Amino acid sequence: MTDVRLDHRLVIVSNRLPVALRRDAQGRWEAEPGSGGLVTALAPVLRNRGGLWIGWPGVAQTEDMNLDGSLREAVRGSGFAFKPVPLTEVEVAGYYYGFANEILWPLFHDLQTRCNFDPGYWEVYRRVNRKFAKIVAAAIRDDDHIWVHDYHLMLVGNELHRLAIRQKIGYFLHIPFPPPDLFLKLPWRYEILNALLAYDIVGLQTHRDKRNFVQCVRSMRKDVAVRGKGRVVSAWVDHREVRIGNFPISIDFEEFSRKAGSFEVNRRVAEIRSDLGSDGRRQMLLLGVDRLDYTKGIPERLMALADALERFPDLRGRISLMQIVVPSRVNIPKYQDLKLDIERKVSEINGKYTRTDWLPIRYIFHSIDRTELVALYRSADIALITPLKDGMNLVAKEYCATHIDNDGVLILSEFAGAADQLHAHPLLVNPYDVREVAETINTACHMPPEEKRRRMKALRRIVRKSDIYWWVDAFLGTVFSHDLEAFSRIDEEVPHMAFPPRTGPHRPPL
Ligand code: GDG
Repeated sequence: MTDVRLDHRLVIVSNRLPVALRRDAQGRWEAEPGSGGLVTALAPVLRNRGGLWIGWPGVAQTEDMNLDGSLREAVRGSGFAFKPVPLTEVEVAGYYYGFANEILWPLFHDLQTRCNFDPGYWEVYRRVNRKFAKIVAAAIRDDDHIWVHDYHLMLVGNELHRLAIRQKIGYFLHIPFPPPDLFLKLPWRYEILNALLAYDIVGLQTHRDKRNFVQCVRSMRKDVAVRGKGRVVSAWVDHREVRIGNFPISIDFEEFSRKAGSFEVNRRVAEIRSDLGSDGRRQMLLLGVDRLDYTKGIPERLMALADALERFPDLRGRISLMQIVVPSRVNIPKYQDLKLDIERKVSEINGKYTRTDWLPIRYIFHSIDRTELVALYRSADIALITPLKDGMNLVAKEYCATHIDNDGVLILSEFAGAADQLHAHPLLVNPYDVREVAETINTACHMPPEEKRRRMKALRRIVRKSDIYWWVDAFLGTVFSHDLEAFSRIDEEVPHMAFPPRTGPHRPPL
């Protein structure tokens, strides 16, 4: 297998750069690290091998802003170069808040009733994708590997072809791909599908996403033949091959494991645990970590916790949920409503159950630094990860990577992409089923140490084996290698199923 990772410069194109600009107290522009799953996943890859990252720096452009100058400082020491894409306020409103976040995001997460199919958004989306393509075309060299990311930039490949860029272009979708009956609701379904077929590869997270995409291609483009089986299949579009594959994104497993065993994290874990009480009477820590988003199922999770406290009174005083919510898209009214809903539920539950010696929920609405995050992962007896739908969910994998003592229980939504890959080793739940989640919390609290160990060992083995470097190799190999067979054989150790069987005591297998 040729080492496609290192022979060529890698050019990443994504909506956001891995740094965000903001004004400091003196009104000067400064760059701070970006957040979110895409950045966590890709930053170590580019740090490791260098390259160029093209994206929007997160604020609408103003006249006093010297984008290149403000970013120069952030680039120093990062190991790779940035090329900012300046966007005006109107562009940010139509392309990002509008088309991406009011149409594609809810529709692709099966939440069609939250969509606002405003036709004006489409025009701006197209214009901004064209703008990205022009900046990419001006920045690339002939032998670069171009890799476009996510739902904001579905049209960039097609626009690059119009600009006579002939090299291969890879595309990866970080969110789920919907089944045909939902995708067909999109007024611009043909334009989007055809634009995706302009890439040389369309990478998706799970088998289910790939199946949905292939079904859309089959039902909407009768002239396109899709052939093959396994991780990667080929669609033949006007005699041109488009590869379609599923590549579950991952994390830098070794980095998270190493950090979990570091002196500073061990010290914080001891502090956090001592705050939870002394050994015999220590409360069990449940942890939720999510961006503020309605897809993450936070209110539903809080209702399940309340149900657990109501129906299993012995849990009162014994468990405590730490819920971290990272601010995200806070300018959108629906996200402000969600924040209020979460805060009302936290306060109702705490108001009902708090005792002088026990607080059921600790709620944090800001992001925390990596050391604190890893210390919380490691301290948490149970991770409660219950999105209504999620492309992958890296928090689930990070939780496993940091449990270096093979303790800890992962409760995971069956609608997170991670469930497709982690099989039956987590306790799988339907996040809409409040009763079931409550029972599963109770089951996790009483799980024998040997079972915890067995499950966590299996989870860590899977995440270690298919880490972020595996993911990059598998994806780039599929785009740029001639030996497709070799890359089709790359696979995780467990077979995939549309619905992984549940083996927990809480439910019979499906
Ligand atoms: C999208 C898809 C897909 C969270 N809080 C803090 C913090 N984080 C980091 C976590 C994790 C990342 O943010 C969140 O990643 P997720 O994968 O859970 O979710 P999305 O942001 O929605 O990501 C998702 C992903 O893209 C990758 O393809 O898995 O399905 O929706 O890495 O560690 N980091 C720090 N402080 C925090 O408070 N430092």
